[in-house]
Amino acid sequence: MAEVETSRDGAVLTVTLNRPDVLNALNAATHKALAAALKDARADDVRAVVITGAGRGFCVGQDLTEFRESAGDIGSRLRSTYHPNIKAIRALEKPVIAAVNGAAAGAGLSLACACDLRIASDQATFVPAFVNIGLVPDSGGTFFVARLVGQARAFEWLCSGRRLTAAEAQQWGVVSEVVDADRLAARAAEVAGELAALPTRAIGMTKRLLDRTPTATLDDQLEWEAQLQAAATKTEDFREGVTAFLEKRHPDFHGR
Ligand code: T3D
Repeated sequence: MAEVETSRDGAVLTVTLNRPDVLNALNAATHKALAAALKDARADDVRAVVITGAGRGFCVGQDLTEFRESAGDIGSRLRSTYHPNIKAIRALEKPVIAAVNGAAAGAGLSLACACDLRIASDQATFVPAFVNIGLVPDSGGTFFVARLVGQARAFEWLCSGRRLTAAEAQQWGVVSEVVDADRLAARAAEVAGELAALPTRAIGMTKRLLDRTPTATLDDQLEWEAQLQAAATKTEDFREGVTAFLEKRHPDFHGR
């Protein structure tokens, strides 16, 4: 059985972590398969990506059985396996949705938070499990969580290891929507389909701009906006958007 499965529905690629017996804990093979799936996601005809988990978990981070004897060289492992996949998600110039079907813990929480938005099942839980085993958050956990919930709440949450319900995660702004467990896949597909029909190049450039905001000066941000706006005006979708507006019809964007 593949550690990661992918499926296509039109312009939407769904990536399913597939180690349900261990709530999709990450081992070396899973990192490798996820990297391959994220490479497939770069194709121009993929215009939205959904990441989810098989069974009752989303992803519970590092497979702790690999720590039984010794942790090994964690720093090197993070750099060579976790970091490339987190960076690959941010580098995708298209929307990436985490469909959080169950527990998102440790680096699995970081993975969910690295996505552009999160839709959760009412069965999902959000657990910054690192502190429970004496580790610090990694895989971008501090970076993404602080941006989502603010510094003070991030400190409280990450240092307590507190398990948030889906409803609490929504209140805190970690997830945008909570749906009944049996509706999650359909709702994620619906949202992804809607996003995939938008002008993908403009969405990708908006993602790049937003990623720069935490450290940018206003002058920098104005300049990047000007540069990417110039690039956006060269897309077919910009021409189609303006034409459709003037012709009083719905635009038909193709992501070019
Ligand atoms: O480079 C590096 O390697 C370092 C990177 C580190 C990054 C990290 O992610 S560190 C954090 C690792 N993750 C955790 O510490 C989470 C551990 N899991 C939990 O705390 C709980 O499982 C949950 C709160 C997430 C869910 O609880 P619950 O009660 O719903 O499920 P459960 O019964 O604990 O788990 C179900 C099974 O999955 C169970 O196996 P069993 O008893 O049915 O055979 C459990 O052992 C297994 N499982 C859960 N998490 C992991 C795991 N197996 C391996 N690794 C796990 N992380």
